[in-house]
Amino acid sequence: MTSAKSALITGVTGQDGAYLAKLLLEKGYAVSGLLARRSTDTLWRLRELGIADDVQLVDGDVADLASLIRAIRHSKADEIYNLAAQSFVGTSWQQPVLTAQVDGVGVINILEAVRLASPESRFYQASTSEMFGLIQAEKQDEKTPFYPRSPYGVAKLMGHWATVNYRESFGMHASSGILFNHESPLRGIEFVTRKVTDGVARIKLGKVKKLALGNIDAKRDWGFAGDYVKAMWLMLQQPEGDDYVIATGVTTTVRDMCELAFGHVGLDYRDHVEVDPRYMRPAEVDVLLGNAAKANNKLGWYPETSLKELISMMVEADLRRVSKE
Ligand code: NAP
Ligand code: G4F
Repeated sequence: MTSAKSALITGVTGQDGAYLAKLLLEKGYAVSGLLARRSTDTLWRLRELGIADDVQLVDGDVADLASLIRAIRHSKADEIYNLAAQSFVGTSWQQPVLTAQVDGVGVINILEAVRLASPESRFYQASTSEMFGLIQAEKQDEKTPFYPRSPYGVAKLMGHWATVNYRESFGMHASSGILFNHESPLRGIEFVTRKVTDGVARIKLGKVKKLALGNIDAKRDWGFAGDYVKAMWLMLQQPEGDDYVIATGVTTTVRDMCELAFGHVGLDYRDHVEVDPRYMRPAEVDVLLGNAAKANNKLGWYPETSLKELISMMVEADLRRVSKE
C-alpha cells in the first residue's frame, strides 16, 4: 500500500526511533530521521530491523534550532515525532545541564522550528511516566499531578508543558505521549531489563558468574516498545492533539523481572544477582503503574505483549548476540 505521507523522527537511532521508523515505512510513509553527530556508528538498530537504507538521514541536533528548521524543510514532514533525548535517568544526575538542554529546551527548539517552518505538521512529544516520580495516585493517568524525582523528570516536564502550551497558544496539532517503561531487544544496555537479559545470557554461556544491580525492590509498568510506537502513530491520526498515558496496567518488581529472565534459561536469580550500592539513585521512583483507559477508549490502543513474552524475547536475542562474540 502506498501513501503520500512523510514523517521526520528525531532520535531515529534509538530504540523507539527504530521501531517507529519500521512501522511508518510499512505504512508507506517516506521516513526521514535526524542524525546527531557522533564519533561512533549509531545505526546498529536500524540495521537490525533491516531498514538502514530506507530512512533518509538528515544531520541535526535538537540543541541547534537552525538544524531543526533545515531538517523540517528538507523532509517536508506531515508528521514530526520528537523522540530525541538524553534518556537515561541515572546519567541525568551527572549531566543535569545537558539533560535540561536536550530534553527540555530541545523540545522548545523543535516546537519553534515547527511553528516557523511547517505549522500545519502534526507533532508528537515523547513524554514519560518518570514525570509522576513520587506518585500522587496509586494508578497514574492524564489527570494525576506530576512530582518528578530526577533532573531527567524535571526536564521532561518542561517538554511536556511546552507541548501543551504550543497546542493551546498556536492551535498546533501537538500531542504528548506519557509513556511508561517500554523495552525490547533493541533497548540500551544501561537500562535494567536489558542489563539483566544480557547478564543472563553471559551467565548461561559461562562468561561471568554474577550480576550487580541497584534497587531490586523498585516496581515498573513494563511493556514492549513495538506495541508502544503504534500508540504514537495513533495519536497523530486523531482530529486534535491531546495527551495520553500509555501503559500495561501491571507493575512488577525488578526482583520478579529477574526471576522471569533467569528462569527462562533454568537458572535461579538468587544464585547470581548481587545488590551493589553504586547502582542506587540519589532519589528513587519506587513504583509506577499506569492507567491507559483514555488511550484504550479514544485510540483503540491496547498492549499486545506480556512481560513474560517480552523478557523471553530479550533473553533469546542476547543469547544469540553473546554466543557470536
Ligand atoms: P534512546 O534509545 O536512548 O534513544 C534516544 C535517541 O535520542 C537516540 O537516537 C539519540 O541519538 C538521540 N539523541 C540524543 N541526544 C540528541 C540530540 N541532542 N539531538 C538529536 N538526537 C539526540 O531512547 P528510547 O528508549 O528510544 O526513548 C525514546 C524517547 O522516549 C526519549 O525521548 C525518551 O526519553 C522517551 N521515553 C522512553 C521511555 C522508555 O521506556 N523507553 C519511556 C518514556 C519516554 P544517538 O543514538 O546518536 O545517541
Ligand atoms: O531501567 P531503568 O534505568 O529505567 P527508568 O529509570 O525507569 O527510566 C526509563 O523509563 C522511563 C519511563 O518511566 C523513561 F522515561 C526513561 O527514559 C527510561 O527509559 O530503571 C528502572 C528501575 C529503577 O527504579 C532503577 O533504580 O530499575 C532500578 N534498577 C535497579 N538496579 C536499576 C538497576 N536500573 C538500572 N538502570 N541499572 C541497575 O543496575
